[in-house]
Amino acid sequence: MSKALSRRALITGGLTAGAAGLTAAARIAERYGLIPPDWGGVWGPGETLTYACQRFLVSPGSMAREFPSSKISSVTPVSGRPPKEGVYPKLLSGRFADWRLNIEGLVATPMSFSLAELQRLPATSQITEQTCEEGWSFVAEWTGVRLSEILKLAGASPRAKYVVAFPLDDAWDSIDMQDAWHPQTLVAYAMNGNDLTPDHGAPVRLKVPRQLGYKSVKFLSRIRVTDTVKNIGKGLGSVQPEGGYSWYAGI
Ligand SMILES: Nc1nc2c(c(=O)[nH]1)N[C@H]1C(S)=C(S)[C@@H](COP(=O)(O)O)O[C@H]1N2
Ligand SMILES: [Mo]
Repeated sequence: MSKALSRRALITGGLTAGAAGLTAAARIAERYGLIPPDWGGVWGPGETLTYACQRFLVSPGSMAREFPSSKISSVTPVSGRPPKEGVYPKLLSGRFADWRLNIEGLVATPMSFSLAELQRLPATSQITEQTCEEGWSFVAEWTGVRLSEILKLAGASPRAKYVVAFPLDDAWDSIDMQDAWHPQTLVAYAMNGNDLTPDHGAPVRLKVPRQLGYKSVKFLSRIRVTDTVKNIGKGLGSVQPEGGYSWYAGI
């Protein structure tokens, strides 16, 4: 066998093994319910592998790193400005007195919280890093109520597979129940000790420190507990996969 040929055989062999590996991984992932909503298409097998491996290898309770207050960043970049049209400017000028966070879907009791009502629930703070897919990050202190607290109050069904966050713009997203129940996943209303500014998601945003920044949906308005995301948007679990990013953005 010539050198070239053996190398080609090796490469093809490697590719075939790689593809077979992905298929096998996808099969295992499916058996354990570890298929992400954006499993289809060219990148689908890779997305499935990433998500399934993360869920296999990283323990459910693993925590995003927390920092001392000395590490809080002085510069806090913004990605996604508040909507200039629609209800947002009106809610903002009324200082969010008319804003509500609605909890719906697979819950025993659908609920609706005003900002003051959310602020009366048990509060928690975390100093974590927010990392944007565009390549920047900053450390900030976030205060809010654990999403798990709200899921408990509303009585989230054990059939639930996802929590979908609908904002007042179009950047909706969803997380699986492991992240939804995770103690660091917050419905946050303050950053570095102050009310959220509109740029950072006022009045309330999701904080999912174990994933990239886009999962931390700002300008939150509605939370849906569901067993499928197929019927939302293009069925990929988030607007992000429509633009080529992963639904699962664990870091
Ligand atoms: N509703 C909504 N949430 C959003 C966005 C957005 O455009 N709209 N941008 C996301 C992205 S890409 C990132 S990195 C973070 C940025 O949060 P920050 O502006 O507070 O830094 O918010 C995320 N949440
Ligand atoms: Mo981002």
